[in-house]
Amino acid sequence: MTPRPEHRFTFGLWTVGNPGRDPFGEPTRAPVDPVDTVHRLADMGAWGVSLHDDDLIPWGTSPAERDRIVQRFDTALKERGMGIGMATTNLFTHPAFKDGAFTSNDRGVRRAAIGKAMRSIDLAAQLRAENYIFWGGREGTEVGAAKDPRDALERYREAIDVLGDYVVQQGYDLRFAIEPKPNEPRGDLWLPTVGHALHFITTLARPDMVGVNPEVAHETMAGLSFHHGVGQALWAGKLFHIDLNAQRIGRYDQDFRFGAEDLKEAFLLVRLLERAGYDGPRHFDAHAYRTEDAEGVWDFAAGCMRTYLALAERARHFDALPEVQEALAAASAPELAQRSTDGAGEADALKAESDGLDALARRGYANERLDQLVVEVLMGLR
Ligand code: GLT
Ligand code: MN
Ligand code: MN
Repeated sequence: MTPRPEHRFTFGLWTVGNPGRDPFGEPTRAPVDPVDTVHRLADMGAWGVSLHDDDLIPWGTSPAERDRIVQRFDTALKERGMGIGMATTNLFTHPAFKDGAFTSNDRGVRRAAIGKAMRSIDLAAQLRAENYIFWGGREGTEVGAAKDPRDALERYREAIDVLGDYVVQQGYDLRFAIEPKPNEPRGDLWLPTVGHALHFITTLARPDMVGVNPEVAHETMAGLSFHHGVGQALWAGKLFHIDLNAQRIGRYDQDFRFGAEDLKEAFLLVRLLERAGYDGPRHFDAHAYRTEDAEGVWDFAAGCMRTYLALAERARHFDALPEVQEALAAASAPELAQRSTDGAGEADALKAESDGLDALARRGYANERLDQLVVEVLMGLR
């Protein structure tokens, strides 16, 4: 249960640095120095951190001060052997982005957004980031009549393509991942789910360099199974990065500590990631409850990692139990991995087999037994 760098746990500077501000209330905690974050997380066994440009270099900082901040931060990273799992651009806080960034109706805003992302990509490359994330926080609208969705998606595509060209032109070793979200802070966002993002990637000039960054809270807000969204991303070879947290369906974007809600879904997710051999960063994009003081933040961070490791242990234990293997066989789970046909050449046999539906309907799939085993393993009864 002890986090170690090989577990590849990362936290955003904005997550443990979240001061507890919400739309109704002022911060309840003091800001955290990014260098202290690096040291504290290294002490706790994390692999690295992630950041927005503005998390490290506050908007409006002079170029000289910028260099000093980056150098001090980089020194701490190197001293502690900490990596950057992902970097990204803040294209949502500045009031200029109120109508969107890459998809603002104002061409000047779109150009400024692409330029800000280029500068932020330079920073990412300088800090040896593995992934560059695009979360379109302001890319959407409340007023359907104000934007033709086809134009907005075309501008989104143009921006990602130009930035992909820029990375290649500069010779940076960086890949992109798109983070979907259905709504908040806009009424509706473009690329609302993992499925929308996966299709969007197929339209890009460099689809191979772009994957997805699914977040537990975001798919859950849309009422979708996160485990299935991640499964589709893995199946497509596109799970470049993942944002772990917890969320109840039908609420605002809660970003709770990993495992704080829906433990069964979290168990299925961890089991899937571990069985698939996912080796990207295990990134916690969550924050401590607003009730917490400075120490509570580190309880939150420790809890995220401990719950992940506990669920990974439970998943290994689950799959090693003979009664689970029996239940999986009774559910014909391994049979789903077998091909259904040898192709259309089997048409005659397939047509004849369709006469057998009445007989095929008689069997049960023993799913009650299997699911109860999941619950009992989670409760520590087995
Ligand atoms: C913001 C958002 C997250 C994104 C971050 C990256 S910022 O906190 O809610 O889901 O991953 O821009
Ligand atoms: Mn996120
Ligand atoms: Mn979120």
